[in-house]
Amino acid sequence: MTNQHQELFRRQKTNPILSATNWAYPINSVFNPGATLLPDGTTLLLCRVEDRRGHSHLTVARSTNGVDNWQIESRPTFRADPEQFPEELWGIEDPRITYVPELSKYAVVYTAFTRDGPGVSLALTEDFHKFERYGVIMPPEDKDAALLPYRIQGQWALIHRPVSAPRAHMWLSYSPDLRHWGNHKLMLEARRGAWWDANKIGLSPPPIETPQGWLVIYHGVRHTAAGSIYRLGLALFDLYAPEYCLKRGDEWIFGPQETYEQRGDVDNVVFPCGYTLAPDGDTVRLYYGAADTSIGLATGSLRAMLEWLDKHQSKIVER
Ligand code: BMA
Repeated sequence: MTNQHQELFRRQKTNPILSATNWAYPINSVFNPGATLLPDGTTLLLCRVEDRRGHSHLTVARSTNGVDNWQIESRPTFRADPEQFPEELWGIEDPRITYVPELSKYAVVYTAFTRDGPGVSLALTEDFHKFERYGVIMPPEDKDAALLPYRIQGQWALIHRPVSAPRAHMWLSYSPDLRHWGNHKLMLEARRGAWWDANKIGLSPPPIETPQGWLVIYHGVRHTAAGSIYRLGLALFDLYAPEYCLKRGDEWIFGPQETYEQRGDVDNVVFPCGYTLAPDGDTVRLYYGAADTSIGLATGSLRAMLEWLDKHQSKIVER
């Protein structure tokens, strides 16, 4: 007998699809990739690669079908540059990619591991070879950030997750020029108590634009006596005022279940930083870090996620 809950994501049978053994140079682990579909249909993953010092850099892997035959660059694609950008002292992590039509460029928003904890940095690129760094755009402690693909009421909008101990919520901030950020709005709060998403939440991949609103897959961190459990949930936000939450699911939709998700450098973690949407406008491929060790792929349907959110939206107001 299996437990009777609806599975919104189907894991690829060949998971993990990428791990350290696929790399042409010595590394410790590969996880938490950003993802995008290039104009020719190629899937590009910008993988977080942890070296054998414990510092991370980013390396591109490309596949024509998004599933296998990954062509992995034989050297790091985008490395920390602590000489010019001292805030990248201990590496760069967890990239989220957004294609920005107004600039004809990809925005890569990533975590810079500074001496004082994680901060949010931005780089623009046209080709994933040359990167134009903007440096830190949100000082520590802040992470789990992505840019929305176009301006909202004339302003760029960034989702991010500052830490306001003891809890950490998702915020939205606005900028006229991608450098100066303000008009900060609380977007989604971590719940409290026994909830799966109590105390600490954060954006996972960049939001998915739908006619009903921005569909956000976010992670919740449950602290247990045995350590943390990273799981994913769904929420929908207003298209024109994305800080306004329209619906939020009560239950998590995806969590560590397979051995490669439950055991690794950090047990019990599923952590997507990217997805691709197929030309059918419905098939979502989620690329996620599994236990901070390898990369998994899980496939779902946008329509099914929106229907699920309709049925499972929270009616609970806790004070
Ligand atoms: C989060 C991030 C992720 C990591 C996860 C589990 O806070 O740092 O990079 O995958 O923890 O270790």
